[in-house]
Amino acid sequence: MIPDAARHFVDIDPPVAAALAAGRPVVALESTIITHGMPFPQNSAMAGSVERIVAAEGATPATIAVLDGRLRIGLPEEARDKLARESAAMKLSRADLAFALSERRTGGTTVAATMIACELAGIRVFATGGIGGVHSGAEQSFDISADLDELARTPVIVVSAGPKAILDVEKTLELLETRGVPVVVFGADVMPAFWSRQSPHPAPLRLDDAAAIGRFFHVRQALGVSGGMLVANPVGREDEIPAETMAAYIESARHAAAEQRVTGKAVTPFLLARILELTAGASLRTNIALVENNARLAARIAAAL
Ligand code: PSU
Ligand code: MN
Repeated sequence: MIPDAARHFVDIDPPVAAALAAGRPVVALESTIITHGMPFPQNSAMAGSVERIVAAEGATPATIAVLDGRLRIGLPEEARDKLARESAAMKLSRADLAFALSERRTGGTTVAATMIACELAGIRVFATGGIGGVHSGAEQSFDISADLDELARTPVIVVSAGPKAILDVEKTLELLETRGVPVVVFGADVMPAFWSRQSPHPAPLRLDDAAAIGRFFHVRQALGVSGGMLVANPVGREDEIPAETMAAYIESARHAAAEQRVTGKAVTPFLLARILELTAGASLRTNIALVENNARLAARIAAAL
């Protein structure tokens, strides 16, 4: 599975290796959400609960991260908890994943870096909260997440609650279309907006069951159409924060980021932390609920494949 040259740097946890060898469903989980997306101890609790949800659906969870220079595919609980407490972890994307391995560092993998690990290990389904995308003001800042290019090139189904609502969702959708990435909304006609079930944007594509998503992926592969797919799964009604409520908080967080001249990799973690403060923790509860919801759907898609 793992190409020989990569084997020196990659450890697949035995339960994940066994599931892959037997062709049983595996769901990858990212770790930037643990190191940079949520505070301790909620990050640790979330990382454990999504693994239990995947397992309860009959799939094997594989949390992916870099620990002391090893790309780990599947983390035992103890290692996961240690990562959740690590305050100096790097945020690793396509540009710096190999750097962390060659310099023996520790870091959380973003959607882009987790997709690279999935392809190495032969994992086809991956659950996250929200993908990175085009930031508002990108026409000035050029801040566009490497997640979008990765979706265009790497054959993995990424289950999300849509692009994070701190982004320019319209531009993100335009760019995904340009790069040939299908965006499938699960069970709804409008794009969800991360914390909210509804955005002003119509669903580019809609499917209502996991098996149909699996079939779509197989047909793409049969045609030799390379690259990944984005599934946008609306958060549950009881857990959402309506878009109108979020809009003011998002605006205020963006304003603070501009004022403090936050740039580069720091932008997304800054905005998420600021919104957590502004909503007095409500955004974090919704964030956890939507990741759990995505893990459940990802496990069903993995089983369907
Ligand atoms: N989803 C969340 N919280 C997060 C992220 C996603 O609910 O922290 C992370 C993902 O790892 C995603 C990254 O890949 O933010 C995007 O960062 P950037 O915009 O710098 O590419
Ligand atoms: Mn960025």
